[in-house]
Amino acid sequence: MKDTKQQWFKDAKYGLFIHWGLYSILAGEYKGRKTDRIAEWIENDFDIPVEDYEKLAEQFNPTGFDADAFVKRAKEQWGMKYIVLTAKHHEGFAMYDSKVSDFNVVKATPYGRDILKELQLACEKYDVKMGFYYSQAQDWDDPNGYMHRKDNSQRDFQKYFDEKCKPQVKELLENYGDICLIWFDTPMGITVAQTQELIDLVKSIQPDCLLSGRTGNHMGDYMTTGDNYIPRLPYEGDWEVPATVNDTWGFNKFDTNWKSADHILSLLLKIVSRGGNYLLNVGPTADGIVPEKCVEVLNEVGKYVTENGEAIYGTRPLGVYAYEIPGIEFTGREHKLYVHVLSPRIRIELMNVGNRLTGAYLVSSGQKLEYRFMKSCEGDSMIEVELPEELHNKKNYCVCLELEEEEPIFESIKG
Ligand code: JFZ
Repeated sequence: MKDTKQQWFKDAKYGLFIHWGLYSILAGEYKGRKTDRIAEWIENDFDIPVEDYEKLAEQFNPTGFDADAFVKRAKEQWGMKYIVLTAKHHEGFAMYDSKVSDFNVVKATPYGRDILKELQLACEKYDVKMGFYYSQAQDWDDPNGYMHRKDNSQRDFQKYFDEKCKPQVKELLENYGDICLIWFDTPMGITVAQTQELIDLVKSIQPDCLLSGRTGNHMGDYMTTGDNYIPRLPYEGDWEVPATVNDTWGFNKFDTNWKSADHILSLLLKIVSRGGNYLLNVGPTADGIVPEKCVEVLNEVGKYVTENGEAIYGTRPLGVYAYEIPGIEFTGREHKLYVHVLSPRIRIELMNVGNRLTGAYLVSSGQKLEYRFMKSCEGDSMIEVELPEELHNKKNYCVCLELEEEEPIFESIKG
């Protein structure tokens, strides 16, 4: 079981992932050929020559990017508690002013500004935790970085590790304020010893900085699931689901398969109820703009999250309730069971919840609600909560059941 020992991570529940790099310029297409895979992999998938790919840096000039507005929106509108930006993805390009490699946003682009520094200042201003993604093994720009689907036998990975990876991780931890976590990723070919070196390096500079579950050899500080994979049952310890709103991390102008706000909200609540964090991604365009449809979805989800924060942030994993009730998800904390109503209904009817209630209220307004206990004709516990008429044809609101007991009593189904 992984325990970060960091209460902020246990309480946060919802974070913003940002995949932004030179791949955002290609936007899923290269020389007229479209990719049907995740767009930030286009260099590797299409075997684009490194010297051709590096030239993209000459086009990178996201004058539309406003870090302050980005962070303010993520916190205040979307309800996200931490932000993780790709400081260096597999392409090897640094989205910060690296002294280790000139293949970076300050030295190699007309933009010439340190994006990670601007994000750091905005996160400090709005009291949002900042982390960064760092591809510690794959680096398609470095002659000794790991190259997926290629022959790595002639590459000197240790040289890359010593001369680019560790020095960049060091400069990132020394120059960009408090880093809440490093999202290491795809630890291909990295040994246990190298993983331990990385851990020791991070903890020697910022002891509280967490390392993702993809640091290598299962040595991270928390569990990271597969992309968009959600544990079906509550999973003990600290963990996080990296996820996309459409089907790509880096911007792909052809990927319009946006999940609805209702779908995203139900996924968030499932993850939270099982004890995890939802690290939801945006892939800005080359100009630094989040696609409009993605913004619409996150705004709608964010309205619910910000109105019902007590039912999300700081909640703890629930036991397994016996039934699937379409349109209902649960979250909880001590002496409280939150019932998230995601589809219209006249009243809430809960079978096999054995708690005694001391109260019930609408989370967004505090409006008290009537409730009653009964037994079903099979003798099962039944709780009914009356809903105000104005909600009968509404969805996406939350009711809190105040419990005499500390934990919900989810009774098993009697044969
Ligand atoms: C990795 C990256 O390759 C990808 O570009 C993106 O950054 C994503 C968040 O992480 O992709 C992975 C890595 C690991 C798994 C799946 C996708 N996995 O372990 O299932």
